[in-house]
Amino acid sequence: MDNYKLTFMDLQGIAEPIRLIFKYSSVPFEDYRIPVDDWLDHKKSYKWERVPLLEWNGKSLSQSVAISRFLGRKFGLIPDDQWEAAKCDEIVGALYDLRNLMEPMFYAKYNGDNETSEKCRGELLSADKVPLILTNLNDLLKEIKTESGNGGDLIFGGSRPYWADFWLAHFTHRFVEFLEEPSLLENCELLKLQKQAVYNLEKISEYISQRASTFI
Ligand SMILES: N[C@@H](CCC(=O)N[C@@H](CS)C(=O)NCC(=O)O)C(=O)O
Repeated sequence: MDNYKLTFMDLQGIAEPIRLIFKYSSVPFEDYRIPVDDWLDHKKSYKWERVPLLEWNGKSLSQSVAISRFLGRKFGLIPDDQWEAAKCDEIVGALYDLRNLMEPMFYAKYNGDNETSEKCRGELLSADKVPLILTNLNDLLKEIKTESGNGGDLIFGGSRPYWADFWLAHFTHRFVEFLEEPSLLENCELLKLQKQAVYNLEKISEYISQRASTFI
């Protein structure tokens, strides 16, 4: 049997979509969490001095997107259709842009620097930053749904989620919550429906209902 260990800080962050992929697929893994305040004692022992890190049967893999795609392929969560698989990559790429944009605010808030955090928040809420990426993601979903012609609220409709569904549902929800600005999703109906469809999946709702809340 395959053996999986996922190392991250004791946060949801960019490891959470990976945890959702494991949970949805009912594949056991060791969810190894380093307390955030202890991180500097551990940093040097990681290849890129960063986490997440996946250990699989004694081998190791870094980079959250590479890990997600690897597990997605192993657990049957990548569309067979090459165009649809590329659309998953497009969505995750846009979410990663969003994450990078928000990173200075995460650090400022974590360090208790309220002035910088508020300044970052103001910039992030300007029309060409977070609102633009969310609107573009919502439009992208519209385009995918029109192309695929499937009904249903997951990215490709139907009842079958793909790896990008976990990224999209987690981050649209978490970033908006972090920014404390629910109105950001006011005109993003498809994003809201997609998130709800993922959160309604039995394995995911079970996990979320007992998950501890974390800073990010
Ligand atoms: N591109 C990497 C980024 C990894 C990354 O930035 N991880 C952060 C946590 S979200 C980290 O380890 N920060 C600790 C540090 O930079 O010391 C990925 O997607 O895995």
